[in-house]
Amino acid sequence: MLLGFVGLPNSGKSTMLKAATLADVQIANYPFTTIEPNQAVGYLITDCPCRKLGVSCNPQNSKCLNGKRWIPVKLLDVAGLVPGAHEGKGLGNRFLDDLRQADGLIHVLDASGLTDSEGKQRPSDNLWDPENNIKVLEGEIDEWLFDIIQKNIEKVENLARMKKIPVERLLGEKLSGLGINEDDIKRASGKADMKSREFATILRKESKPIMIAANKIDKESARNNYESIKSKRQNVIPTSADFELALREAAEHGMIDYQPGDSDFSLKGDVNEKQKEALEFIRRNVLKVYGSTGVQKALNSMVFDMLHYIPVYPVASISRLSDSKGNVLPDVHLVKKGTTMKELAGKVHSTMADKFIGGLDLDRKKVGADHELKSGDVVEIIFSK
Ligand SMILES: Nc1nc2c(ncn2[C@@H]2O[C@H](COP(=O)(O)OP(=O)(O)O)[C@@H](O)[C@H]2O)c(=O)[nH]1
Ligand SMILES: [Mg+2]
Repeated sequence: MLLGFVGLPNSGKSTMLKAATLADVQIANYPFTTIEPNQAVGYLITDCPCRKLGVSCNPQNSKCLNGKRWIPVKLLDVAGLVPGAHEGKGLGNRFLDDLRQADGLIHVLDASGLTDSEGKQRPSDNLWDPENNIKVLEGEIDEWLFDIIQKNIEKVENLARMKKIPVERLLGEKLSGLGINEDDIKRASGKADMKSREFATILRKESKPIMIAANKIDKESARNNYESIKSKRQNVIPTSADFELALREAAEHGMIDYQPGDSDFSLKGDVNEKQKEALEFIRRNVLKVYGSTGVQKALNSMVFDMLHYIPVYPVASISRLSDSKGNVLPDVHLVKKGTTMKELAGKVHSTMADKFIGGLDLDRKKVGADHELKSGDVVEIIFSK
């Protein structure tokens, strides 16, 4: 799972990444083998089944804090979005290469209108309409996809005719490196001609879902812009990266009790008047108005709502709720909604899918290969020896 943070210069990408990754969580078995220089680790935070089951857990590939399971995900700093990036402007090529890898994109948008689409400051009496920046990002991805399709479509059509196989399948193979598959193409080709710009737009929506983080929501001028964007689009979350960073830093210094995603904090330890005032400002202007700083919500919502993943907890023994070493609720896996018991088995033990027999649910009831998993399920997978 790789989430890309993308946005025009000075929209707050670095601040949001810093906030999202600032957490002191020690994890025993990191699920990632490699982390590239422009990647970092952030966390999804969900209810851990340990509370409901009344057990204390020993997470291995994740972390449990106060009954909340922290699930690591890779975050990518997608640099170089500028108008014309698809033609190589700015860091165009790096931008496209980063996009290629991302499962979903979080568009960090300066909703305050204080910076234009080149990242330059605007005077407060002549603000920028952030809607323009959304069009820039969408437009760059669409043009990039459109160019790739134009370059390939004739060859693909000829080959498909020769080999008597569907053109969708061949194009799907050609574009698989962009995270686009045959099904995406079939859905899009039902709606538009493959050579049209509209086709590229539909493919972008299918394959690179974009969440809009309407950032700098703490600024007065961001409020109306946010309302206006939200009235026209789905998947818009108001965020204050600056305030989330401030809260996480305050929590780290022992000044407040606060967990990412919380709707409030409580003061503790040594806090001077000035700090108290600053924290009170955050509470009054963002937490009370929007329910949170939005940063954690954006991550969770991207993965669970837009990409349709669910967390599931496979265990070696359902009666002990543990792995073979006795670790209770050791690992959480992110799987697509609709994943079956047998598909999960294949993900947990790739070599053992053939030895799959069935599963046991929390009631120790047997479930078959086609049993669809639900969010938060704890299951035992049964293999033949
Ligand atoms: N008021 C406000 N300022 C922010 C917020 N997020 C970032 N900034 C400021 O915007 C400027 C650019 O932020 P940065 O993270 O470097 O942007 P990037 O170029 O997209 O990586 C910095 O001065 C940040 O402090 C926010 O949520 N609220
Ligand atoms: Mg930056």
